[in-house]
Amino acid sequence: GRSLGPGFDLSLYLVTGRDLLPHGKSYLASLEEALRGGVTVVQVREKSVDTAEFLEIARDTVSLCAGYDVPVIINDRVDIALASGAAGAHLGQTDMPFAIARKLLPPSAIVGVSCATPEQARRAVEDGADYVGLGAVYATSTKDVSAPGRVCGIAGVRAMLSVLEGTGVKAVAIGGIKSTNLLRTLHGCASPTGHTLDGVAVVSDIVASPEPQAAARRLVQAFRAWAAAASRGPTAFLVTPEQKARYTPEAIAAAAAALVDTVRRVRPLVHQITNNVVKTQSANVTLALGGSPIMAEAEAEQADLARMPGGLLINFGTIDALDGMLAAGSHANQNGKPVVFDPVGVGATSFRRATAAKLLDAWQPTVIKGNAAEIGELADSNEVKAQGVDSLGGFANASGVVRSLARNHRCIVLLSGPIDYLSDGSTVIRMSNGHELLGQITGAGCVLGTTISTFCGAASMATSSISEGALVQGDMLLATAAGTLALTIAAQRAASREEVRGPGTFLPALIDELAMLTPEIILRMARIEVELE
Ligand code: 3NM
Ligand code: MG
Repeated sequence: GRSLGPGFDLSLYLVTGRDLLPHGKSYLASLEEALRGGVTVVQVREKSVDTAEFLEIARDTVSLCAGYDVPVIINDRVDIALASGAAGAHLGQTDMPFAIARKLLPPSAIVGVSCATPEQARRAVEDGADYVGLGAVYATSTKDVSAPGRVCGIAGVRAMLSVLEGTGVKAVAIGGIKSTNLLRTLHGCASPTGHTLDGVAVVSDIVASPEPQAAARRLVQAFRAWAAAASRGPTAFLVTPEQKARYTPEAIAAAAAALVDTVRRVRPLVHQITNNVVKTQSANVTLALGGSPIMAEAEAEQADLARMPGGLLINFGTIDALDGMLAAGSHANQNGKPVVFDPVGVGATSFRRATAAKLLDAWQPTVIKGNAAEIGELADSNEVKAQGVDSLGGFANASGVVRSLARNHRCIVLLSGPIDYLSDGSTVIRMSNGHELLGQITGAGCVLGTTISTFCGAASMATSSISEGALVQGDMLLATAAGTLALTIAAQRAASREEVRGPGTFLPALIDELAMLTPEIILRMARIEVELE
């Protein structure tokens, strides 16, 4: 491909939509406000005007944008692009074939292509597209994207970014992107090796706004903050080399120990949408650690709850509150709250598999935790099957599985078992505390989700170094290690109590030990090994 000129910045790509203008706002007034707000490229998209009117709109747009040094791209109509002196054309999958458009346009013209599948992205690369529009990433009412497969989701954008990696073809995502979901979209839309978007394309969030300047400003500022942060750290998690140097067994134990006090000091609200079997014990575990539990599931209350700092756990052991789960995670993302996802029994039914995919498309988890069966189901299944399952129900290469799942989902992954494997996609931490009695009570895995969300919530509230552009503040790898160690070490201590004779006496003893946990106990008992990549 060719390389785009220095003036071609895709950060905030405005696609026009005159039918969405608020009452009393003219097309050019709205456009000029958007340009003042920081739009970096404008596509003129007209679906129902005569050629003469389209040309007039295109010319007016080109002359207004010239004053802001913003290039103009014409949707679909190569003739209008030529006649208006626009910088290029954008082609949909059913528009003029790429090669013909390229031939008709001057050599310097920018030609972009809409793609919804990896195959279409591969084709656009072969054709020599300058950039691609990937989507629809979310459902939108601005354009009819109701055909099956037309909304490709975050997962679809990821697959297309993998195709684009190393090609030099730039990419924007489009479809339902708003300032409210921007950071989640940017964080989630990346290939496993971290190839990310060059910008976002937006219609309604700017055009339908009575204040397009403020709307554009919000989007472009958030994009730039994210881009700056992403360029500093090698992974989605914005882990700097200095942070990585801290991941020694001693340092992890020390951080986990300190977080035991942090939880009691900041008293995080630990919002849990969890299954009917474990609600009471999960709330008691939260209280024992010093957190404040709330088990609220109604969709209508999620926006309010997300404004209170703390952590969110979504455990779908029983899926009664799907709308609440969808809303809770989205609002948590918007408010920078960590989201712990426990996909209980995800492989058991096709409904659970589909629900997990739907939830992971709607919001970005901070941590995914599961046992070998659950993590195996979410991980690339061929890889997992090829690696086989050993007699303990684990994986031949558990480190590789958690690392690659973390990369694919851009989050922290914890695989629980006799040894707990934890990864941010780069470092793998192995922890070998715990007791077999944990396997003899119901909901031990579920309360692990609770302790992790309690520690993640506290760590995000207590962090002193704010990382602009990050979806969640604080080191969630360390917080997840802390939540895991808290439960597994308390379990060891509970099991060794004289009065504990089996699972029945173990559960209350476990809650007591969580309440009596101290930093010193963590430091003394934590069994940690680290595999740096
Ligand atoms: N193209 P909004 S989605 C123009 O998927 C367009 O190719 C799409 O509008 C595609 O930002 C879309 O209001 C509409 O959701 C985007
Ligand atoms: Mg088209």
